[in-house]
Amino acid sequence: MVLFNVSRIQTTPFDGQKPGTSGLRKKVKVFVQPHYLENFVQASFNALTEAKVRGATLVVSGDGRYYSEQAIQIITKMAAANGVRRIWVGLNGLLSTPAVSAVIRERVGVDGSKATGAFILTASHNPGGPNEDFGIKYNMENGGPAPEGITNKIYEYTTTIKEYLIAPDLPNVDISTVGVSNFTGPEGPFDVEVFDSASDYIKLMKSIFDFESIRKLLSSPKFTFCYDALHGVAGAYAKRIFVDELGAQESSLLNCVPKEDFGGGHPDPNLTYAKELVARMGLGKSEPQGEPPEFGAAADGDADRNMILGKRFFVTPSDSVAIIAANAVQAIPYFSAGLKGVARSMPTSAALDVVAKHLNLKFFEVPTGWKFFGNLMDAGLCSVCGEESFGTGMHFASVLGRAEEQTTTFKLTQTSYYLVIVVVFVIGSDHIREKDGIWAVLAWLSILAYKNKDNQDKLVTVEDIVRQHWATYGRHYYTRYDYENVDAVAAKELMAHLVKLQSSLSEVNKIVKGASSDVSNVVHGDEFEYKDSVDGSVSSHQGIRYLFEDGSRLIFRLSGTGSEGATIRLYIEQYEKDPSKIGRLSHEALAPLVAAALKLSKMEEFTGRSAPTVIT
Ligand code: VG1
Ligand code: CO
Repeated sequence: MVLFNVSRIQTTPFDGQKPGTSGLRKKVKVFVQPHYLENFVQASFNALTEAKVRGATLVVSGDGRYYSEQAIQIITKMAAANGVRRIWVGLNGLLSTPAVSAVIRERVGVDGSKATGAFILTASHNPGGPNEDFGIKYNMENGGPAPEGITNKIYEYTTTIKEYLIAPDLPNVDISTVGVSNFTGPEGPFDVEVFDSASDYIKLMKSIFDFESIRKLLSSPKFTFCYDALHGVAGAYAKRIFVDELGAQESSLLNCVPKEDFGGGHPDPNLTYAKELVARMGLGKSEPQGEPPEFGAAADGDADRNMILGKRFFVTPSDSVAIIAANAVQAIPYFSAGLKGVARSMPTSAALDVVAKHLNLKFFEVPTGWKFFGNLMDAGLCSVCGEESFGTGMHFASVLGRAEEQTTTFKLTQTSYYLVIVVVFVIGSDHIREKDGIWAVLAWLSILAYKNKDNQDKLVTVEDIVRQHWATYGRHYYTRYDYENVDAVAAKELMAHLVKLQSSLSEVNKIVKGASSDVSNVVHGDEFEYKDSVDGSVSSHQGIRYLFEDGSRLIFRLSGTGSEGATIRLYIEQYEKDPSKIGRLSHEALAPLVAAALKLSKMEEFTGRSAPTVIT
């Protein structure tokens, strides 16, 4: 039994330790400053209050990016000093964000203990390495990200912090071996348990999906499969799930060894960064070697996002959550008794709304960020939810033809001249309280297995499923423009200008019609405010909305996940019900609304940018 002491270390606040959409994300260079991580962790303990921290069992792990191991050792020493009873660490410090959520909810420790919270160490899809990003966020006892009430308190504590507690002589824990280490501090025992990162998560997935039917699909000679973990933490699960459990070929796994710098790449599952997958799927610059697989998927660094591709084919993420919701009851055993309700983030397209209406489901619209879905799920109001987000740094076409213009990223091959659909989605269900990249892949595989259960001669493909969905529900043309690393003051001014404009809709309509005579009238303008229907809490300033008579929407908001400057996101959407018009090129269908948005916001005037950094 190793004894340790507790030290109180004097410190002073750092500016800007405000958790964003999903935790605190900064450059590694910022995080490694003396006391920086410590201040944030102590502020989190303070915000949670002693009652929740003393005697608690906390999970500490993440996507394995650079600085994770040091951070795990520091947090463990601080947890010991703050009276935490035990720390659980995934083997090698690896746990995907959804697996952390599953571990909090499901896992029972070797001594019968249950966890009540977690520090997740990730900056998600942002690159890793000494010159890149690190991140940390706290998840609560329901397995979901801390709600705004808590993150605001954490931030307040960071602005006044004077000291933190640490056990400096607690030895570093060997996180590369499964087992329990026991220590004793001034107040009693403290344990660290290192456990297998994947088994709890796999058990949960097996309770949700019909693995046998997916196995059958994967073994069919008509169906081919490929998965790219982009050297993120999904690699720690991919072989175990797709190969060992579901029988996929090992050669169908790409970049499935987790690396602290993601192999030098962006762990951002999109057509720009998932290069190898994109090439294999027939969406690269040149023809692939051999026939592309029928299905391809990629994950981000912490495996909560996903991109899913059909053969030479891609979907908007807003469509994919709608498609999963529409097929869940038939295709996924976990939902066979019906969906409790569905939810989407405000900027996500209304494709899900149409499905909800059709199936007579409860429906909710929440602000961007997964933390807002948690209360709905806990209250049994929501089963499936999703966000539009593709991740950053992407530059590709949401529809046919557009790609040809975007020579910087990829060019459609000749055979993919028609419609290209990408599914890149941030989606999940009430099995946990985080979005879940691998769950999403299994959901799509389940839908494909269901649609192909009769073993018909011709495979029902991803493309077939999407087209069928449009034919039934109509199509939401959708695009997002991101202006990254814009001057923060200019970005604020642009947003203020857009809010001010909303006081006169006649002025707005004059500008909009001046940009294009093809748009309908703006009938409403506001800043999205959300009142949580469960706890009544209110979140204001969650995006500026312009709503049109025909259901079209323009939305502007500032990103809360970047680590430098400001990112302006502009979301553009138009609904088309007429079956003869659902096959248009997205950029053509949306051109009038894009023109209106740029003119309304004076984008170029404020930002100096004549084009977005990224179009998704
Ligand atoms: C972005 C996305 C949002 C997502 C968040 C975290 O936020 O828009 O939908 O929940 O990233 O995802 P923002 O504030 O930059 O728009 V992840 O995979 O980075 O945890
Ligand atoms: Co992520």
